[in-house]
Amino acid sequence: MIKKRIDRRRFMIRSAQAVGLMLLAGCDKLSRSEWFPGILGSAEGLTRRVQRLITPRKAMAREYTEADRSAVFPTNGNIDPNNPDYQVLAKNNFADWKLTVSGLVERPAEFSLSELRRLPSRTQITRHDCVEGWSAIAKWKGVPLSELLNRVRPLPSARYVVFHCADPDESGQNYYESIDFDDAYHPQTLLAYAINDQVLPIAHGAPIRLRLERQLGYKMAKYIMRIELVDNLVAIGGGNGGYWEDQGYEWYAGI
Ligand SMILES: Nc1nc2c(c(=O)[nH]1)N[C@H]1C(S)=C(S)[C@@H](COP(=O)(O)O)O[C@H]1N2
Ligand SMILES: [Mo]
Repeated sequence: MIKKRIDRRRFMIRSAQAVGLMLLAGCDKLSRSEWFPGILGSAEGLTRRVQRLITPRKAMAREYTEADRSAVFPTNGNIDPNNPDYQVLAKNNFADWKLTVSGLVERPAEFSLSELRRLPSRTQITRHDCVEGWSAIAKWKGVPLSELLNRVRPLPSARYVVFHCADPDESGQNYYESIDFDDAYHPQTLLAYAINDQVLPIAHGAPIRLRLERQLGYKMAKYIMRIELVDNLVAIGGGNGGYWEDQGYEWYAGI
């Protein structure tokens, strides 16, 4: 009797190990299982620690000159959100759009586009690197995220800044992204409302999109509707901190 139970137990452990191997091999169907974040998380922690050794997180991304700007800056991912509420706001040039900043903050707040434009701004010419293999240099202008955070005052328990976007995929899941406080307060982290001295077009993420110059393109959320401060990422989307992260991409996409 006892022997039988032990055999069954061994069998279950072996099956569990086999599933583990499938996950490491990148089995798509299982990628949203609760096991996956753990495995991904440990490898990712390593990447992040190595990255910190090579380039300190507070280091500035390289900035370029006007002459270095790319003749064409590609658009990628969603380029026109399939969202009726967004379409209404866009028709009116986002005059009625308001950015909500809430969650673990002392003073939740709303900012209109004109209010954001009146806050201190930063302009930077930087290179965007997409994981799909293209890069482009452009001049970006926006309000440093730190300016906003200083106004809403994060609570001591807040650890991540989450960006909720207007664009859904075919299954209805909206794009979202998250960053930690090292990146949130980095001087080059902007909520950008202009590219190459023009009002940010819809294809590039109007009315505002994140610029996060030390990481890959997919981190730089376009069509931001709401910013939420949280102490962990488990309850948001698929729980891995971003739309592409929920499909297996790394949360820390340092370059
Ligand atoms: N909301 C939202 N943000 C997004 C995406 C998207 O599909 N939706 N695509 C990401 C990817 S993969 C890249 S490379 C950049 C592309 O920005 P661009 O269209 O201005 O070139 O936006 C990122 N932010
Ligand atoms: Mo990308």
